[in-house]
Amino acid sequence: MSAELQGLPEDPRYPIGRFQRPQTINADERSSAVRDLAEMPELLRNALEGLGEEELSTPYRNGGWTVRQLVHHVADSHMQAFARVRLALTADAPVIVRYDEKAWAELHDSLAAPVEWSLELLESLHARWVMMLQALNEEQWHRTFVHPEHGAQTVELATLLYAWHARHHVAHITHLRAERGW
Ligand code: NI
Repeated sequence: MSAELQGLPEDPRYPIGRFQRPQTINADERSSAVRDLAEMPELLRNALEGLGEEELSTPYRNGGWTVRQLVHHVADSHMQAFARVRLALTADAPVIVRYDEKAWAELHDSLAAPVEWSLELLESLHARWVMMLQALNEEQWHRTFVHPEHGAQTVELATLLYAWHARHHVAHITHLRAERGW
């Protein structure tokens, strides 16, 4: 049976679809994204509930990262995002540094550290990130950092992107669990 007939997404890499870059962003969309960021650590913790070493060492798809690597990747990625937004808020269109997320996910701690460490990190990080975002004024939402490859990105666009990114990776784990019956 095709994945589509089973009601599964066609591309296992994108269980909630790819990020759709909006033309304009309104205050409701920003609030909704901030809410997603606020809720994400708990959703991630729930998605990991009861998984043992073997499950955490299972790739979420053929050739993909293990569940453990996914969790540490989210922490890596969101630490970068938090720093990029802080740079945008405090410097004049700063050029940010790219990082090789695949290479980071192969460093020893990404392969071996307990997921709990990144869960706790994300709980603290998202608490500060959300507190920072909730206090922004209109001018601050439109401040930018410059990605060497993708160009200028506003704080509001980055917020929507990482809200999507949070849901995207939680869905990898919940879909894997549904597929495996865990
Ligand atoms: Ni990612």
